Amino acid sequence: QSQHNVGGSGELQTLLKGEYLNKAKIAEGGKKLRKNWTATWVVLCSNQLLFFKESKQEAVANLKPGGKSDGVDLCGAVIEWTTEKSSRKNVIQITTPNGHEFLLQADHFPTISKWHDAIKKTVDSLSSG
Ligand code: I3P
Repeated sequence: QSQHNVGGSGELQTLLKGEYLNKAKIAEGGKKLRKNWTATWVVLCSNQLLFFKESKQEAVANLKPGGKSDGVDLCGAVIEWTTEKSSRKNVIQITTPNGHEFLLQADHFPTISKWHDAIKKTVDSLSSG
């Protein structure tokens, strides 16, 4: 079973619990998308970042096996700070090997900085096997 196994020893162990961040997907499969910022509940797992549009409570319920979420596989992904892709401050960009690009942003710098560091650590641990 490849569904969400939160808090267990499975591959989807939660590393950083959810928080609302502003998210915009700006490219899919290398094709540029129209930017649309939305507040999204974000959860970092051992090999992917999960996005939930709904409330925290629903997101937590949906983390159960068979739950519904939208996610990014962090294996091979690149995470970096960007000042060019947005007029907003505190923006990080995640680019996947298959050409998906996401921006994450928070007005509070320590919030987004914490996510940047945690995601980077996860990406690094995946590449080092
Ligand atoms: C976009 C919207 C985004 C803005 C983007 C605009 O306009 O204002 O908030 O991104 O700028 O194109 P629209 O709603 O008409 O699509 P930022 O807030 O990140 O600057 P961009 O085209 O320079 O990315």
